[in-house]
Amino acid sequence: MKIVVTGGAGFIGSNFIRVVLEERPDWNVVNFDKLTYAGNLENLKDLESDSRYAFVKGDIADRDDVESVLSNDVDAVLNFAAESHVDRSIHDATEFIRANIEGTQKLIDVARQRGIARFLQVSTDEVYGSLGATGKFTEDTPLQPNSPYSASKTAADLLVRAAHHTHGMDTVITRCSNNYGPYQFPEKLIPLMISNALDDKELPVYGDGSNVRDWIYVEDHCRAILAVLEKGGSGEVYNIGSDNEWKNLDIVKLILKELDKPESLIKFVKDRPGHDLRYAIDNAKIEGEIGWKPAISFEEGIARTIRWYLDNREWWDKIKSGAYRDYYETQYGGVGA
Ligand code: NAD
Ligand code: TDX
Repeated sequence: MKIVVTGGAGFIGSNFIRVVLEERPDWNVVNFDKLTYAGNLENLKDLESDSRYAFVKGDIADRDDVESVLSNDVDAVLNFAAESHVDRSIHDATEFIRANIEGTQKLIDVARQRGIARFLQVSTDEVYGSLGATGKFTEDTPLQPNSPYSASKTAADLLVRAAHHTHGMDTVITRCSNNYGPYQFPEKLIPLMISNALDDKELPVYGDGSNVRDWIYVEDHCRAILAVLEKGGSGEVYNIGSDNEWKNLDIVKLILKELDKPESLIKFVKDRPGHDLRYAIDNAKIEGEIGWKPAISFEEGIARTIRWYLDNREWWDKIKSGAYRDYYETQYGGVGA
């Protein structure tokens, strides 16, 4: 089995490659990544000398690049590559349209031309929009994305759906809730709060911190993707979640407690425009049809994650002292600087 993983130098893609090489020792994995600000080959340093792993630098929205990596002997393409941060999409959506929408269609076109057996699109629960205080997202929940990021991911899902319907392509789409774990870029809530707290900097909480997210440990998500790749029905969509809802403020307080830092570091800042109130995933389809379920409790996952950021300060220090500072200043002004 030979698979091409796009966006494999990012947070979830790099964790996925590590899971696959551990659990499927006879597979070959090609990591195809543009290395944007979020792509970091240090995430896979330990695999550089593994003969089952290869890296190819390229852009999913560039047809020549895609043609050069998708050879006839590839069995499946898994599309993790995307611009992934909601706040950046609010500042400027240009790259989101190019990478997330045009990039997905280019991959579909070339995969179809080369007769690649299966196409797996890594999507998100944000395509469903926001929930009120009750209910959960099922695969039949209407698509009502609210941010430029989630709108671009929804457009990509619809292109994948159309490729299946029109061309009979063997596709599967996964829609997961919020991930956390090692190698997550420190612009996202959990690593931002851990790293700021470790530096005794302010923790910027949007609005009153009452928005709810459903958190899943990244390895659980990766194992679910592997299960869908192997067992998912053609043309099907699978939600992935961990039944683990938290208010943002409660997560931030938990992190401070674990790090023995004071709650006075919390700083309430201007809310995210269009901020989705709540996400929650109904897992019934993937559990019932594929037999996957999450294995890592939140207690264990958050302890492992905090430990990883404590042990890998060099990794995030390097990021936070680079070009990331310009973004941080635009997004947060002086808070936590
Ligand atoms: P990330 O931002 O950490 O990584 C994205 C990777 O894609 C980077 O390595 C980047 O260099 C690469 N990339 C971006 N544009 C590219 C292009 N045009 N061509 C090739 N490579 C490109 O993102 P992540 O958090 O690892 O998310 C991975 C996927 O999972 C995304 O599709 C995202 O929408 C989806 N997802 C993320 C979450 C989450 O909580 N992080 C939840 C559900 C779904
Ligand atoms: O500084 C912050 N303060 C804050 O209160 C940041 C960065 C976030 N937040 C809030 C906004 C959200 O309610 O925390 C929550 C989580 O924010 P993010 O980490 O930015 O994630 P979210 O917007 O929920 O989107 C994530 O989950 C779905 C990923 O970034 C997406 O790629 C994925 O599709």
